[in-house]
Amino acid sequence: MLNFEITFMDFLLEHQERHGRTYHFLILMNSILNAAKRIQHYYLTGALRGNLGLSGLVNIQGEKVMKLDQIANEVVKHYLARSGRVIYAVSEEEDEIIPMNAAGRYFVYYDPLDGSSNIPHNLRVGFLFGVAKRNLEGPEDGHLRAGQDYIAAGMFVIPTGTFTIALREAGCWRFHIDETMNYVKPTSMELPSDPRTWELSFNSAHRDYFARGIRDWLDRNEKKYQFRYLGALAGDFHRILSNGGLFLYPAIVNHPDPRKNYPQGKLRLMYEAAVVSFMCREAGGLAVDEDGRSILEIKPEHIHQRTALYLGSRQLVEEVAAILKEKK
Ligand code: AHM
Ligand code: MG
Repeated sequence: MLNFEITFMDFLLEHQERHGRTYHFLILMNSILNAAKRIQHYYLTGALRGNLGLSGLVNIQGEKVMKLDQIANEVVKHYLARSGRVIYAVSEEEDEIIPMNAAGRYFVYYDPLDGSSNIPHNLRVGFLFGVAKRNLEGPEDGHLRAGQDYIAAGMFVIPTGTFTIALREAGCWRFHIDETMNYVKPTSMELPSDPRTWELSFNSAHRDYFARGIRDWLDRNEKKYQFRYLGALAGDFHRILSNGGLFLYPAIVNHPDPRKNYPQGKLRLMYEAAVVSFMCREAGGLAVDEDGRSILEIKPEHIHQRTALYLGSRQLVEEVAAILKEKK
C-alpha cells in the first residue's frame, strides 16, 4: 500500500493560502527546515566524526562552547541568511544581534543546540526558534520583541526527529521526520486536561534554593505526579505538551553562598523561554516568571536576558503564579 503523508510544507502552503498570506514565511520556514535537517545529520554523525567534545571557546555567558554548538550555529546562520527574508537574527551563540538582509521581513531568535549537557552522550537536544515580523510601515529600529509579538515559534527534538511548531492563533502542531527527511503527519497538540497523565519536570539538585513558596508547593503536590527530567528544554517540554503537567526552572534565591544565587533564573528569555511559552499558549497552557507574570508579556531589555520559567498546564501554572505573586 502506498502511503502519502501530508508534509509540513503541504500543511504550511495550505495554511498560508487559506489565510491569504504571502510566501515569504514559507521561504523562511524552508530555510529553518534545511538547517534542522543539517543539524540532525551532524548530530547523528557527531560521535563518529569526533564532534561531540568542547570547542575550547567560552561564550558571552561564561559557558563552555561545544563543537556542535558552533556547527549548529553556523548552519542556522547560513540558511537564514540565504533565505533573504531575515533582517536580524539573535543566536544564543553570538554576543550581538546578527544583521542579515536589510530588506528582510523577519526577526529570528534561535538557540541552535539547546541542552548542551546531553551532547557528549548523543542524547536529546533541541533547536529552538521564535519568529517576529519587522515593522513594515517604516524604518525598522530593531527593537526587541516580547513573546506575545512572535508570529511563530517552534522546536526540533534532535536526533529524535520531531518538530513542533505553533503559529499565532492557529494552534500548535507536531510532525515526525520520515525516511525521506520530510517532517510529516501534522498532529494538533493540546495539553490534556486529565491530571492522571500530568508530570513534573525540574532539576531537583537546586530544590533547597528555590523560593519558600515553591518548595512548599512541591512538598504538597509532587507525590501526585510522575517526575521526569531530561535536562534539555525541548525534550522536557515535548513530554509536557503530550502529557500535561509543569516544567519549572525557578530562580535560585536561597543559596547559602549568595554568589551562587540566580534571581533571574537560568533560561534565556528570547530564544528559550518565550519560544516554549508561545507554543504552550497555542496548546492551551500558560507560562509565568518568578513574579508570576506572563512570560509572553516580558519586553526584553537585552538579547541574552534570563528568566525563571514555570510552564505547562494552565491550572498548575495558575496555582504557582498565585504563590509567586503573594510573595511580592
Ligand atoms: P544550555 O543553553 O546551556 O544548553 O542550557 C539550557 C538548558 C535547557 O535545555 C535545560 O532545560 C536546562 O538548561 C537544564 O539545566 P540544568 O542542567 O541546570 O538542569
Ligand atoms: Mg540553550
